[in-house]
Amino acid sequence: MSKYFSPEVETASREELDKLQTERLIEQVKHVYDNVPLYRERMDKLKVKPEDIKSLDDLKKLPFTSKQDLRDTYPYGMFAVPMSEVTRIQASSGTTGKQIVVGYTDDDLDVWDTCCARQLVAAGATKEDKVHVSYGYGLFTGGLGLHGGSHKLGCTTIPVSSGNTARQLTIMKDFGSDVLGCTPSYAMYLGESAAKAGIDTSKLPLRIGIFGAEPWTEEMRRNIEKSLNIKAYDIYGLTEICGPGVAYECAEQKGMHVNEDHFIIEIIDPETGEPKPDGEKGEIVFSCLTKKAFPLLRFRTKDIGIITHEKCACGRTFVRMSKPLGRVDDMLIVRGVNLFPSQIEAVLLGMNHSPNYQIIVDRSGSLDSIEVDIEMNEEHFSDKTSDITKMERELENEFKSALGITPKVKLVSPDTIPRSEGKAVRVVDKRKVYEDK
Ligand code: DLL
Repeated sequence: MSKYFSPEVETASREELDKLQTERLIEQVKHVYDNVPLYRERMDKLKVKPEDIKSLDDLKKLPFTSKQDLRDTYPYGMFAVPMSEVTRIQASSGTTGKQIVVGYTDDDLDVWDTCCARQLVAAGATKEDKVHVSYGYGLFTGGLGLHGGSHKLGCTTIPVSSGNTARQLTIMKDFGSDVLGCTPSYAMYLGESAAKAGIDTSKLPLRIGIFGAEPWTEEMRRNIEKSLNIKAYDIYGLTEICGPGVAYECAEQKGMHVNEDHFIIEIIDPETGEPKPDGEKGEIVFSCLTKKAFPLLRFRTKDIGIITHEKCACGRTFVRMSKPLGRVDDMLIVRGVNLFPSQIEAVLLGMNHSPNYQIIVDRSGSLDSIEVDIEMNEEHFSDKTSDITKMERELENEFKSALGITPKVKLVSPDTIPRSEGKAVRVVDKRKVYEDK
């Protein structure tokens, strides 16, 4: 049994990795320049031609890509191959309207599977294992991403998808799941539910969990490891880059190795865009080196992190990134759904409600709760409890269809939401999901 899924590349020397990345970057820049109008226009404006990109250092000459660019070119404007070569579409979680739509060719899917297989092996899984996938299947990348990795490694894949906790626990017990993949908050919930159901998790074969898609703390890790009697690993990824499989922890658990043969990571100053050295905190930026259908260059994730090229005791030479330490923007992840306050605001304005609102996110036990407090305006003012309750239910239904999750709505009297002198405080997140660093 190997410690690595792709030993030759996961342990390649820095010189070999630089050489491989350079070759792939040169080819990729040409591909995007020839096939994605947005990149061609931006590079022309900056007077950068594909021939100007000769080394990794030249990466900084290239333009950044933002989530807004993807919304502006929705749905297929950033695709770099004809649709006849796109064999899969995935999309970002949770929201209606302009979600982020991404595509893969057959080769892209194969690379994605490999990246996800590596994270399973790094966590100690082998082809003898049964991998229980409780990430959601569908447009969200978690389910099908981990599914592909498990299949690639030759494991027995159990494609449960998310939800129905009692059934999850029955399957885990009866089918003998060895490896679990889901969000860390759901893993906590499964642990609690197992205890409540009187299941002795030390008697189950389950021994590994690979958890990601949302921020989680070391305290959560300890909680999950204890309640499910497993070792818990962090995995990181995002829809725009491929989904899970971008970076993964090894047995050392001192940061996540980035799959550098397929992605280049940079840390930049979010204000100036200037690259930052190892050890300095900044915004994480990724470039895709091999993806053909949806090849983003210098995509600004808005996640904050730190990288290190220091040698890892596991033998992998891939650069390591810290857990995300926060966000540059105000995106929240609630029960695995990515959410922006602006989406809440759009619903309120669409129904002529007041734009004075506050979102309160909390976690009781392992479950996230979200409440939206909204001031009543003239149009919606009432002092009759039954009227208020009716309006609150209407809003909850509207949020449900627009956001994919249902917050508790509370209509409050005018002038009761605290005003701020600077930027309005729209979100009060009591969960403390990021480590204090
Ligand atoms: O969450 C892909 C994924 C699925 C990763 C399954 C891992 C496992 P999105 O829905 O596009 O994609 O959300 C991406 O989630 O920019 C981070 O802010 C956050 N995120 C993902 N993994 C982690 C993690 C998937 N391990 C956004 N720790 C990213 C903290 C994470 N935040």
